[in-house]
Amino acid sequence: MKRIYLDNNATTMVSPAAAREMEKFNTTHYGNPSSLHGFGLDTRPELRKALDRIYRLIGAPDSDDVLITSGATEANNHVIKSVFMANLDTEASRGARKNHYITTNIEHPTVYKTFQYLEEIGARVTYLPCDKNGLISAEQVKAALTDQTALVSIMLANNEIGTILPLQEIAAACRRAGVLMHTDATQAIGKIPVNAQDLDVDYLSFSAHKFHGPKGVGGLYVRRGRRLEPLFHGGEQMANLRAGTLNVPGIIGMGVAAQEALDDLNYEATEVKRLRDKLENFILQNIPDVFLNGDKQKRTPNTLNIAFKDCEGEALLWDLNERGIAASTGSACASEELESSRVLRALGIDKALSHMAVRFSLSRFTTEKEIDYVISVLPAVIKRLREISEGK
Ligand code: C6P
Repeated sequence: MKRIYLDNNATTMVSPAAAREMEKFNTTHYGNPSSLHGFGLDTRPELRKALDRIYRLIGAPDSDDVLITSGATEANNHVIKSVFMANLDTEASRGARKNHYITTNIEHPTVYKTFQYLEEIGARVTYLPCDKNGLISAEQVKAALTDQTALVSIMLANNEIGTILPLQEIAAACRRAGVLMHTDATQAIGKIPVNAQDLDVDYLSFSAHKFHGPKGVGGLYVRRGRRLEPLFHGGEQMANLRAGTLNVPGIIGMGVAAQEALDDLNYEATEVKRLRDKLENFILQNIPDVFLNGDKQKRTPNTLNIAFKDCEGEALLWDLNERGIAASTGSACASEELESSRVLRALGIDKALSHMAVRFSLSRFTTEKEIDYVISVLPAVIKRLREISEGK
């Protein structure tokens, strides 16, 4: 049975070109770039090339820093905890000592739970509520800013519903108030144009495996002059900010994927969107009692989150899986939780209906034939599950 992958917000297939380059750096080019011998020195120009490509993808000027991390989880934890540490009541805090943070109720758990942890150890956190489409406005941020606000952390695109938030206006409000701004751009990069300079943010996180790079590698953009405390202490890698031997194959793979993602942005906006819309329109027009979650317009081009009334999401996933179709009910890292999605509940969707939602996420490797196949099997699957739920 052919398998169809529609869970690209969880992770994407590594692009063949990225996989080929990584293979080289796993086998023949294995020198440690921190070493001074030929094996180590050989990797340096290739690393530089990969970093240049990553800088270009996120619109970072050479004067700014990009810390290579193990992914967005680390990048999000690093920046939020770093700002908290820099504001501790210590000699090193240099009189900063602000203790208020602003985020939203739809952030990925890597941000949301980090703030919950900081609350446990003394921080004050405002969780801005989104509207029924999953949007947050700059006005909400402005109203929540105080002279004690140390950091605002708001995602650029949501992983469950794809909603794109007005980051430029939010960052401008923070800039005017002199407050640091971080964005988790993990779900935006490779799907829509992202330019750290235009967004005018201080910190920005991302993960390579969301744009057809390898897993376990990503980055944290740090605007020039912005403070960052090391999360890991040890070696001198990454200007003493992130100790540990560099993941050379990962960085090389991320570099190739970054170049391709930049080249293919237009394809995402046109073809990927066309296929997503084809699936969405079919469902809306042919299957009764369905509810689209998130904002129809302000949304990443690949994401479709939809609830099928009287059709349990988990059951639907299993039935689809039986037919070779991989989708998800939401965030992959919360898929073991029996709780309904925090993000969907934040939209005001009732608990019962939020259990009936499914996330279909496409990529540039999704084909028309695959979407046609999904369209051909979905109505019967939904009908069967609804009959079971009605006890027929
Ligand atoms: N979201 C999803 O199914 P890592 O695991 O470190 O590469 O990325 C974490 C992460 C951070 N921010 C956002 C917005 C994300 O979407 C993710 C990963 C996956 O939605 C897995 S939970």
